[in-house]
Amino acid sequence: MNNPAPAIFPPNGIGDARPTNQAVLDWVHEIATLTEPENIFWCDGSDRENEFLIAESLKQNVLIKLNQEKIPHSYLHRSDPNDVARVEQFTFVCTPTKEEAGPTNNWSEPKQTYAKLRGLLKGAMRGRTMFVIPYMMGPADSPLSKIGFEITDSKYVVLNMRIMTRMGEIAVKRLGNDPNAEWNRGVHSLLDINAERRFICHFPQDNAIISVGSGYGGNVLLSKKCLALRIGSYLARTQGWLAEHMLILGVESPEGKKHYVAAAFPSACGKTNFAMLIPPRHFEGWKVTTVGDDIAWMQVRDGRLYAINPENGYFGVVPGTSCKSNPNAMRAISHDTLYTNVALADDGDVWWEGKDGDPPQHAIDWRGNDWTPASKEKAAHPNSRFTTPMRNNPALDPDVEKGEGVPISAIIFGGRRSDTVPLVYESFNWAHGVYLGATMASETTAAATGAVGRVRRDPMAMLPFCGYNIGDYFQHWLDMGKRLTNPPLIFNVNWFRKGVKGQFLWPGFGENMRVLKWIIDRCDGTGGALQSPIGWLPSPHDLDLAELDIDHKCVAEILGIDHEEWQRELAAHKEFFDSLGGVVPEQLLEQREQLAARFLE
Ligand code: GTP
Ligand code: SPV
Ligand code: MN
Repeated sequence: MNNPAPAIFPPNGIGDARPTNQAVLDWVHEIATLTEPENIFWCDGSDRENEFLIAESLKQNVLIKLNQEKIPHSYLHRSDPNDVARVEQFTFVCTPTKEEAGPTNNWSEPKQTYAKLRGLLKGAMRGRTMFVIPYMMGPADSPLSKIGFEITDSKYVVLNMRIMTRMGEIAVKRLGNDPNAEWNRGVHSLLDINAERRFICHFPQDNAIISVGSGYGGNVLLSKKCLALRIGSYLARTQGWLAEHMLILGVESPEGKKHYVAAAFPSACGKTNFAMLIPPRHFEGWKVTTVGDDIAWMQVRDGRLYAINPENGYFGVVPGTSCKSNPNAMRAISHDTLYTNVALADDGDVWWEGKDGDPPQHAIDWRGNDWTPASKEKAAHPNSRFTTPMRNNPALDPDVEKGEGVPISAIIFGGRRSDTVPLVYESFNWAHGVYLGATMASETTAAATGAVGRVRRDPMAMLPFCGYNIGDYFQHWLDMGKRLTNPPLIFNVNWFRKGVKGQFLWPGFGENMRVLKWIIDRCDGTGGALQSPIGWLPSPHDLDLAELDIDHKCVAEILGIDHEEWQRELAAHKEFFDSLGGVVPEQLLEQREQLAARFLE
């Protein structure tokens, strides 16, 4: 051993919650030997520890204190301007063969990748503290819950993981001392935050993740996209469940009848907003509650699909959030919230594009530069985020801690489509529903680096998150359907269809309740619909549009399908399937042919 064991830091009992499982201790020792940190901080997730880390972060300018009267216990973090979103081009699935990663993932050979990453991690934590974060994904008593450990040299990561996961003692306890227990090994180092040395690597067979060179949310909060979705989807397939990029919400009628629905929309396409929806006045007595806003883990029980939210907080898009668009989110983020890359007003309040009220006359923008309403630059980055505990959400569902999960009546797919795709339609059956998910597309957003507004196929909103071959993933969905004697109905929605002048045709947000109501009616067998080539479509009078100020022409337009546009869409489906190089299950190819044939009837 050429380097002595790193000291424990700090010495006063904070940050010394060492797990007892020998496999974890051995792994931490191995990573410490490689990265050579100055000291090791064993996180316990306590309030005392959190306060200590916030104080340290303020001293080191990792956090900026906000106006504690306006937004108590809340802080601002600015990430490096070159590091503000997920980096799909630097994200790898490292399976033994390229085929296992499939046509939609960047693949990299595991042995070589480990060697390259070890090279980058060698001595990377010199002079830094190495934090060891134990965390649990899912409620304490859920059979679906998973344990992970994340090693990181970023305090920002620790502070966020404490909000986003169930962190500390609770995870250590659940793991226990079995040296063969299943748990995820996550290693993160900021290195020098250089895009040339930025790699987000997943080793599904080893249940391991290594992320280097970034300090931004989705790349470094390894619980989230890395474990809960990429590794999660791999585990889900081998273990017979589903790990999906879905919100989960409850909707209760005035008579007290309750349904749960899960919805997959790509990044920055409205999951958090839909999950926290407040019904418009016309729907007095109806209640929507949030189980989760980004990720659903679902299992079959008694022939039904049950979902848990593995997370403990929301890492949500800030711009566009207002008392008009999402009052529940505004209340949630009014205290105990970490803000990343929003603007800082002179009075210590936060500001972003789309917030209520007038912009401040002067602010510091997300880059740290002076900003005024006359500036050409945006004050907040379009992918600026809040991290807030789910307990802050006034609409939190009472069953969010239920270990067995909540029964799902409907699955909704949806994307951001200016044209072609109607407001809502229902699939004819499970396999057709899987086809809707497999062929969904969306205009790209600022949640990942790269061009914005380009239509790309994003199956089940999982294109960047499926940790194995997409063809096997489609097959897994089809197989799950066979185990469901009481399957959820499957729908597709599009809040983003535009008129000729480029304006949104549908008001969205709270008014999406009207669509949700139709979906629930369909589940209850009471909603009307017309058969169309693409599925069951509501006619204008099947939707409750009372008290909605909307042009009748608009309604006909958003609910309708244009045969010419759909011929192009069909061709795009074929092109997409063809691009996957023969992995698409026969059953989905048949679905495409049937869809094409229905247009000729
Ligand atoms: P991720 O956290 O990246 O997975 O995003 P998300 O799917 O949770 O998206 P979110 O709810 O944060 O919404 C993203 C953007 O879409 C925000 O700017 C919202 O204002 C906007 N948005 C959400 N719902 C609607 C809607 O119904 N209509 C319109 N026009 N915009 C919406
Ligand atoms: C997404 O991009 O879908 C997110 C944000 O939820 S991040 O955690 O950065 O991936
Ligand atoms: Mn997401």
